[in-house]
Amino acid sequence: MPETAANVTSRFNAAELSFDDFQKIVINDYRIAFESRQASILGRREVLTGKAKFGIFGDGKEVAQLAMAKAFRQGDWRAGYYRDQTFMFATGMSNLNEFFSQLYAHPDIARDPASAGRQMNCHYATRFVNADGTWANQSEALNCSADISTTGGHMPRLLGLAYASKLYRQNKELEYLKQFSVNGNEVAFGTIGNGATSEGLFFETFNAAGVLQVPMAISVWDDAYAISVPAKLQTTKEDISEILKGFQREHGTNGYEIFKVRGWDYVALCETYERAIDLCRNEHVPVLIHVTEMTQPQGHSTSGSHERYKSKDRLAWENEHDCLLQMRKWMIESAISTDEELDELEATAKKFVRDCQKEAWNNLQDEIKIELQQVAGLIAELANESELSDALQKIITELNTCIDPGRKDGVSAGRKALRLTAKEKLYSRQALINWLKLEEEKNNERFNSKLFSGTMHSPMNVPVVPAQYELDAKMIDGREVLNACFDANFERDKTIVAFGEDVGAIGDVNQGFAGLQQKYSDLRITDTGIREATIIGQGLGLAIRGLRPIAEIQYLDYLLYGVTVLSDDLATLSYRTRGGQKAPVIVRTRGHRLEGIWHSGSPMGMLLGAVRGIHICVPRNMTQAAGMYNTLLRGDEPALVIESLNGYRLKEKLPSNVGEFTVPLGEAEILLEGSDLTVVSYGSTLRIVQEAAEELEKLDIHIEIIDPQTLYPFDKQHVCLASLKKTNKLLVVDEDMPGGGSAYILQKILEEQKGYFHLDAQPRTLPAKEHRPPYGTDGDYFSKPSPDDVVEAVYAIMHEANPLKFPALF
Ligand SMILES: Cc1ncc(C[n+]2csc(CCOP(=O)(O)OP(=O)(O)O)c2C)c(N)n1
Ligand SMILES: [Mg+2]
Repeated sequence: MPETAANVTSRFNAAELSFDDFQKIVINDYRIAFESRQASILGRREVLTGKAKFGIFGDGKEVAQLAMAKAFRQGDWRAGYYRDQTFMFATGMSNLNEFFSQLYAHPDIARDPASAGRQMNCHYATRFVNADGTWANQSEALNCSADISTTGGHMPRLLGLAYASKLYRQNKELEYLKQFSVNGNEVAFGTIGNGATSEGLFFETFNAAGVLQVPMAISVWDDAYAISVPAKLQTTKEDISEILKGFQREHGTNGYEIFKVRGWDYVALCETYERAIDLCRNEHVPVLIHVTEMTQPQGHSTSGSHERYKSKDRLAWENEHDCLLQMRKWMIESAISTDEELDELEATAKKFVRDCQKEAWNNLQDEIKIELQQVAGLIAELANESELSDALQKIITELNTCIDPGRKDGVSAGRKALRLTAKEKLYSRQALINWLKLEEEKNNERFNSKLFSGTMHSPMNVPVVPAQYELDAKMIDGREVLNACFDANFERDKTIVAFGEDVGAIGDVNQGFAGLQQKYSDLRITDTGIREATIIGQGLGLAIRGLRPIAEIQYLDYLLYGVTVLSDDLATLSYRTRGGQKAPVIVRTRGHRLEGIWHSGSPMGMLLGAVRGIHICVPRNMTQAAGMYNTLLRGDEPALVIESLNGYRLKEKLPSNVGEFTVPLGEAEILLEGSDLTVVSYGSTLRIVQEAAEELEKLDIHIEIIDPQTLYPFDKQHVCLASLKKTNKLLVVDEDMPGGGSAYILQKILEEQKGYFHLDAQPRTLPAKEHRPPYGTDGDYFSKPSPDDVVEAVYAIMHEANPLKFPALF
């Protein structure tokens, strides 16, 4: 990559700074900002000419980011959004070549370390997971958590990143973890657009950080617009720092330090950031830096022009207040540089950016060209042999004349050629098939890999340790089994923390953590406000920074408030960085049936669709749950554990190795053997099915009951299929809506496991009704599967298979 004099910004060290040094730093800063602007301009052009798909850039936001970069230290964290390229360049966390590689979607971590071409442009990340799955040293690095595109969606994660510093500073037991923190000195820098501060996640995060007093520094880039919607329609009083004034800390209160500064005033920005971040770092007080009067020289993104919705006056004002123009003016007025010098700097910078762009484009195109040549050669061989050589030749011509081709063009041409010649016996087909197979493998790796970390540290590799029981093992409440499990794990691993609503002082509403705050301190078992999204974000940030959070959501029904964070952020983290980042959070909750519309939900289909990238565990009792926690707490991938809400007071036997035994993920268990029909169920409905089985025995029907235990992964050993081979009949019972969790299970068994070929009767599902269950025992009976329903559903299938032996019931 072409190099320029200095790649990153330098700090002003007031004590020693000569005018010469000062001048050098400022000129270098201007160069960084100017190159960044050129990157935006060129980037946009690349989209408009069709070489890249979409472009969103940081033009108009450059100067503030130079100032922010000066305050950013080793060990610090960024959680920001798509406007931050100047900050990334100024800190050295990214560079122009990576910028363009991402714009072109280069699927190679060496070219686009942030996302390997998976993310839209200007979505940043540093890599902190080594190739072998171990953690890189974060204290000595500059750290950027991976961006997401949803506005404000990163705020909960920001809270967690900042909260980690608090735990590292206050919990002396963590001092040994030097690779993650040095005395909690790390600041979590957040950036967000003015429009995105309208999001609930912003306000939830803002309040939580004020309560927690964590070193979180939020910068609001205020350009008075959110695409076309002006501040008047976004923010009360059109001024976010004005309306957040109530959060200002006062003598004897917690709260924020709030700063407001103009986005084109280099000097004021540098002073503000230095002051704000010093406070934040030293005192662990959250700060808000509201940067106003920013502009968008090229409009919001490549999707449309801002001339459509900005007035002439506004556009003229933006031109005049362009931060680069203002900085340039100030540099000349202050005799830091001259017009001519800056002209020259700008000309060099333009060329440099252009060179970087070309290099990035050629890097990708060179790889693709080789592939296209290979496949064209293979198709040409086919054409030599085939009777359809004209048609094959046409494919080659199309390939050769393709403008700005992608990998898809080569693969697609190969597939077309194979389809075309399917009926011919051609010697050269095999070579093309082999090539496609090889490319498929490589492309799977490029485009489909790393949904989970999948390293040796994965929970899938945690050794299986069976539960052991003393002869006189006690029968205790399920909640006490969990409590003993948590106790043992908190003792074993000092990095484990648990938090959530009512988790601390009373040990959660069902007593799983009872007594543990007294034993392990309120830094490790902690109450939070009612704020599900940021509870998950808190877990996400902590897990990124090497801690082992159990983030508790009181009931499954309330998880919906946190699903955005689970789905957009946690579930995609490993995938969107192609394994460069991970966050082994355990989200603990409880659900399925209890009472009432908002306390008996089992929205498993929704979750299965929303959180691929997170394991989903649905333990039938607390012992199985404990075994899953023991597995997950030793692995490095995120998981959601849904305990059965109505199972805490049922008696279970206490394993003697309650903190050690493990329940492996993806291993189904046969709870009852039978030869007539396979019933697959999970969680609370298993007890219903077990009850039904007794009555079915009386009807001479012997069902086999299978508990998959985890829905994702699902039954890796194909226990369900083996059972179907014996029974040839299948019923899936759960308490989700029709077509939800049960449909997912059917797809797994019938399609993936190929159970379809072993069926003698129509497979059926027995879910809940389509509405949420009403309150009360009758509401439950008439809405969710009951033992009567299970008996009759099983019987109906038996009737279908053998109506003589099992005549219709009604
Ligand atoms: C949750 C969500 N809603 C809507 C969008 C579409 N969107 C992308 S950027 C944007 C405007 C953001 O404006 P602002 O926060 O002021 O940032 P700016 O782009 O002006 O820097 C919108 C509405 C999105 N990405 N995510
Ligand atoms: Mg804006």
